[in-house]
Parts: sequence; C-alpha cells; structure tokens
Amino acid sequence: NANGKAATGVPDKVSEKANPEANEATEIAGNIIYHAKYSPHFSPLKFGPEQALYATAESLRDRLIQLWNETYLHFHKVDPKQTYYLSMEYLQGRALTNAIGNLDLNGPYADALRKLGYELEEIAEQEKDAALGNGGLGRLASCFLDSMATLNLPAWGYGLRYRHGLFKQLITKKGQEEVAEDWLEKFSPWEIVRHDVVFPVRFFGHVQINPDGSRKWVGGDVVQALAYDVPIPGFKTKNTISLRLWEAKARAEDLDLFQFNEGEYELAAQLHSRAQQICTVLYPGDATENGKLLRLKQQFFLCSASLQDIISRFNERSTGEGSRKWSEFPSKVAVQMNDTHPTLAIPELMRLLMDDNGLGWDEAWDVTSKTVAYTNHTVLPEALEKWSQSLMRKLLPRHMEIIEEIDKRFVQTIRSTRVDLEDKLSSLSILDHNPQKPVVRMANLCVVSSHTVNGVAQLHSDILKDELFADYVSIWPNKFQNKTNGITPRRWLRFCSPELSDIITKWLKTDKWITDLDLLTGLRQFADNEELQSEWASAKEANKQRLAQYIERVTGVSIDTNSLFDIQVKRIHEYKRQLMNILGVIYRFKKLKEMKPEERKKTTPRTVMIGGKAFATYTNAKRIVKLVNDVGDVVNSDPEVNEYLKVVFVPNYNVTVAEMLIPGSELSQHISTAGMEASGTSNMKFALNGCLIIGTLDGANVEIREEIGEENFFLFGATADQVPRLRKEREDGLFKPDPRFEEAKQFAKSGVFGTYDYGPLLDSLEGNTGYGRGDYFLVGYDFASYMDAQAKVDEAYKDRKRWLKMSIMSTAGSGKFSSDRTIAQYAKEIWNIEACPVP
Ligand code: B1H
Repeated sequence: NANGKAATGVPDKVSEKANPEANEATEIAGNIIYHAKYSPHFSPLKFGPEQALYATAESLRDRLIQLWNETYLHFHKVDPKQTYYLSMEYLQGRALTNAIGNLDLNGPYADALRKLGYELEEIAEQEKDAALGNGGLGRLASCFLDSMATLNLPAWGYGLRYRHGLFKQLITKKGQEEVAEDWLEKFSPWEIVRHDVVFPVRFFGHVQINPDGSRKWVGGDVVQALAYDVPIPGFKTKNTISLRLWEAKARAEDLDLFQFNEGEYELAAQLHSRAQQICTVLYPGDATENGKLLRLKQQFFLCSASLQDIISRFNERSTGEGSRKWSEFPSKVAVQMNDTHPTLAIPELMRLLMDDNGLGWDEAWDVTSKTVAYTNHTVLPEALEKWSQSLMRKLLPRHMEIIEEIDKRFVQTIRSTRVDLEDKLSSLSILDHNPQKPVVRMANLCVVSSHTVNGVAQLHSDILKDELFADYVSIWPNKFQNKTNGITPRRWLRFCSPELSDIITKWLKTDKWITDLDLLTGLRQFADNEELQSEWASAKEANKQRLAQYIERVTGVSIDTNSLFDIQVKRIHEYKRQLMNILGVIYRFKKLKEMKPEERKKTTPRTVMIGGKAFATYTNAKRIVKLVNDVGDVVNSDPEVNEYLKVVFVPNYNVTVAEMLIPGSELSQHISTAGMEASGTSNMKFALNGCLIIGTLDGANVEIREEIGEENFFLFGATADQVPRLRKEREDGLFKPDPRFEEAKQFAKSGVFGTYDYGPLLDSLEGNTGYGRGDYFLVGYDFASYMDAQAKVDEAYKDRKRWLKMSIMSTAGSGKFSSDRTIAQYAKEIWNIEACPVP
C-alpha cells in the first residue's frame, strides 16, 4: 500500500488518542475494521486498497442509512408535495469522496484511513464510476439530485439499474473500440435492495372490454420491478434523498420446471431471460436510433414501476378517514420527465387512474395533465423520438388506445376553437399518419399533456418557442418556460479542486459560496490583486501537474505544464465540431513546421486535449477520434514542433476523468454550430474552475458570456439566426471558405497523418459541388473567425496578469450556473414544492 507495507489481513484495533477529532477518526477506523470483518466481500486474509474501499463505503453507508430513514419518516409525517424526477439516465460517477464531502467528514475519514495505513485519495481511486448515462443529460440529472438533497426538497429520482453502463472506450490502432462496462462486477456498496418494493409490469397482451364498458389490459408477459435505492446526501444537511433504480426480474413460477426437466433449458427459462434483457445495458445512443423494441420496453418499465410506486405512496400517506381524493393528487405529486424518454408516464398514469382506480376520462386527464411536466433537451430532428404505431400497439395495446384518444380530443378541440390552425394540425397532432411510416410523436404527446414545458438555456428555450413549438405557443402561451441548466458546485469545484476552493474561501472570508454560488462575485474586486493572482496561479499549476501526471500515465505522452492547456471533452458529434478543433491544430502544426526556430520560440506553446466517446455506429464520429489520435502521434513525435504543440486524445472520458481535466484546464472549447447545442453543461464547469472559453453564441455559452463579461470570452462564429441562410449559401457553393481552411484540409489529406482514408470525413465539409455533402455544420464558414479567436487566445496567454484576471473573472461570474439556482427555480416555478428540512 501507500506506506510500502505489504497488504495484510484486517487490523485488529486502532490506538486511542485524546482529542475529539482523533476520537472520531478512531471510531471511524474501528467501524471500517468492523465492516471489513463482518460485511465481508473478500476472503479474510487480505486488507488491500480494494477491501479498504468496500469497508470504508459501508461505514459511510451506516451514517447515510440513518439520515435516509430520518428523511423518509420526516417526509412521511409532513406529507408535503413531492417531486419525482423520471430519467432514463444518471451519470453519478464515484460516490465516496462526494458522500464524505457532503457529510463534512473529510478530516476524520482521512485520519481514520491513515491509521489503517492508507491515504483517502488512494482508496477513492479504487471506486468504479456509476455511468448509467451517455453525457450531459444524464450528468444533469445527477447534479439535480445533489441540489434537491442540499436544498432539502422533498424529491426522489427514478431510473433503471443497468447491469452495464456506458461502454468503456479503448483506443487502438483502429481508433475507438468499445468494451462492455461492468460497475456491478464486484457489487456496489451504495445500493440497497428493497425486497418489499416490487411491482408487476406488463408487456404485450390485449385489451379486454368489460360488460360495464370499462377496459382492462390483460395477458402478455409480466415481469417484476424490484427497487434498488441509492442514497443521495445533501451538503451539510441531514436530508438524504433517494435515487430509486428499478431492476427487472421474472417470478419463480415463470421458470417452467416441466420443460426444464425435459432438458429444454433455454425454453424453460425464456421469461427469465426476457426479463433480464430489460436492464442489461444502457441505451448507448446520444441522438441516434437503435434497438427499438428493447428501448421501448425499458422506457415503459421505468414509467410503470415508478408510477405504481408513486401512487402507492400517495395512498399510504392518506390521513385518517378513508382513501384520498384523486383530485388531491396534483397537489401531492409532481412528475418531471427528463426529455421524452419517460413520455409513457402520461398514458400509464391515465391507465392506472382509469382502469385500476375507476376514474373517468375527464377526471383522469385533469389529474395527469396537472401532474406531469416535460423538459426538452434537444432540437436535433434525429433525437426527437418517434415510435412506430404498430410497435407501440403490439407492446402496449392499452397505451396506444389512450394515446389515440388524447390525440383525437386534442384535434377536436383545435378544430372547434382554432380554425386558423387547420393546416397546421398535421404537424401538431400526436399521431403522424404518414402511410409510409405511421408514428407517435413523443414530443407532441408531452407538449399536449404537460402543464409546463421547458428548455435548458435561454437561447434553446427561445428556439423552442419561436420554431419547434411555435404553434403550440399560440394555443398555450403560458405553458413554456426556460430553466437554464446548472451544475453542482460541490462536485465540480469544492471536491475536484480543493486548492482553488480554499483560496476562494480565504478571499471571500466564508465558505458559504458552496451553497450560495452568487457570492463568487465577491472575487471580482480582487481580480487585479497580485497576491490573489499568485495564489490562483499556484492552485492552477498544482491542478495542471496532477493532470499532466494522469495524461502521462494513461497515454504515455509527457506534456509541459508551462504550455497552455486547451481542452475539448464531450460526446463526439459533428455538430459539436471536434473536427474544426483538430483542423485548427493541423493548421497550427503546418505553420510551426514552416517557421524558423527563432520564430517558433515566439509562439504560445499549447497542449491540446480532446476526449469523448463516439456512438458505436456513428462512422464520422469514429473517424474524428481516429484523426485526433493520428495527428497526436505525428505532432508529439516531431522534434521541431513538440516543444510548442502537443495533441492528446484522452481515452475513456467519464465523470472521474472530467474531475481531473476540468480543474487543470486553462482554455476549453465549446464550439458547436449555433442553435444546435441546447445548453452544454461542461462549459459551466470549466468557467467555474477559472478556465477561459473559446466558443460560439450557442446554448448556455450566451449566458456564460453575459455573466463573466464579453472581454473574458473568446467569441467567434455565425449566430443561430444566420445559420439557415449560411447553410443554403454553403450548400450551393456560393460561399468561398478562407484559404486557411483549404490549406488545413489539403494538409490533412496529404498523407502526413498516416494511411487512413480521411477523404469521406473531410468531404462532408465541402459545399454540394461534386462529392461534397454541404458542410451542414458550417465548419468552412466559421473556420476563419475561429482561427482569429485562437490567435487572440495566444496573445492573451502571453500576458500572464491579464490571463489570470480573466480566469478569476470567469470563476467570479459563474454563480448563476449552480444547479441549486436551477432547482430552486424548478421547485418554485414548475413543481410548486417547498423545502422540508429534517429537524
Ligand atoms: C442532450 C440528449 C439525448 N440532449 C437522446 N439530448 C439520447 C438525446 O439515448 N438517447 O436517445 C440521450 C441523450 N442529450 C443534452 O442535454 C444536450 O445535447 C446538451 O446541450 C445539454 O446540456 C444536456 C442537458 O440539458
């Protein structure tokens, strides 16, 4: 272990010390030993870092369970209106450091582990990420849970317990390769199975019409949803809420013993294996389509189990005389749908109310539409979910009937009240009857049924109102809101950069900024102060060192901490334009090669890091990964240039890697084609950590720039309203790109970066002339202003004082982007819920 001792068995006891801190540490160490002995997951002879991780996590879990039970009982007693956040994705990352930090036990836990011969960081390193999400949307859900707990809100998260989270990315000669991830391989210490929380979920079957005209969904397959709860501690509060993850199980009687005894093992267990499939893997697409039926099953499974649970809690909390009135439901329950993925919550709530609880249509509709709200996260047409009507009818026959009825009533109402919208009805209706491919449009179902629809940044919400949902706005002008995304300042500053946090606390003379992030504006008055600047620089330097060591360890590339650390990390997607970044790097490389040695010395040395996963079947995204790696290989081994430029592809980007990269960054790139990135959330994390942004006027960049000041933001590129016209011109070959763009492309194609055929990738950047594919993402158009902005970055970095000031101003202006602010707005303006702190 860290102290050079051979890992031996579980220690017997730890020595006592006099002072209270030490006592707490001694008690914790004792508790860790207890768990190593009596909650064993390994054979007893060894107490290595891994064993220490499990025992440490379990000792924390004891405390979390205590707080959790208190929170549950308190909510039960007070019976407040409660929010249920439904999301197919949660990107939780590691939990240990976060739990220790939120419970304010860092000192005692570090001391306790030291008594056992370990450093806390070393133990924390052992934990696998819980990666039950693809990217920003999933991480947002996790940041929201942290804020809900911290704000003492009565709120629960619901999701699925995927056996395998987002794939692990390996980089080989071929580029990206995907390997199944296995976070549950050795059990997760953070989840608790609730054997008493089980609900049946049906698939297929048919609708039975009863003599009284009521309807009932019968037959088909029934699987069990079993609850696994993950505790979500708030920061310095007793409130500890729950992320409830459902697992699918078959019942014992579903195993056909007769067939099994006949030797028909697969046949005998087919229901078991069908149930098991549901939670086997996270849907690996970020804006892509695949694995239709299974994905729809997953979505329904989440919605049905969660709503049955919500209804049973509603009934359980009914006070005194008889059962509760259903009309009270919306004053006790708010359901938030994280994108359209949990849209089936709408017909499922209708079904449960009507078919299981006897409500009439109007009553059920009133309850449902006052309960559900929808957050839209994208305007990309390929990510707007559309389900085939025949598939939906087969898997969920009763829900298809309900959706048809919702659509019919909506169309009738519009026909009778809004003749002006007659010709819009074919696009406003939920069902698209296109004879080629009749589909259910999930976003339309959400808008028609929800009391509130929101976008995730101001620009995005404006686009929703002015374009995507414009006609709905004319029907329901008050339904649409903006809730600009946010990030938790605990994980994304306090815990991932303790050095910078301590400096902030020292200068603000308080650590209250951790829960009141607007206090960061107090740093502005010191932005020019040399003492702060020098402390700031040394914290950044320490984070850069840590990052450089990590990069060397995982890639073998050694990078210079005196160079500008320039980072772009996010899912690989053409609209995010990693291709523009690497073309800029290619151009820089070419120019450096052409320079005389003394000229090179005058340039600003840079280390460009790019990381992110490409969807497995998204060919162009994978080509981009390959290109970045190939460029890195050539540039990094070029002795003339590699003092001034390094290019690193950071493999397997995930939450934990982000926690290392972001604190060590100085410049980050958020360079999507304007109008295409709904918000972005890593932009907020970088800015909060004093990293400057080069970016377009897209998503939350617009608001970040407003908050930190335009002089502290490297802006370039077309604006969202110019994009349609520019696309047309670019396609038609009316626009002639900058010579630098042509030069970079030619150089990329020249073979300097290896033998891989980059033609098809680079041809996507041509106008529609000849082999071109139109340059839909306008790389050719924006390249010139991008390169100009990069030149300004190089200049600014040479002026150390100026750069440090800009960096401090970035942090100082990031207060708005706390998810505490976002969640407080949801609570007040959408959910109508109030804090319910455990006394
Ligand atoms: C975002 C998705 C998404 N928007 C489909 N949409 C998925 C769509 O598995 N799927 O099918 C998965 C994810 N993800 C992101 O949400 C936006 O692109 C970001 O701009 C935004 O910051 C984030 C959180 O709002």
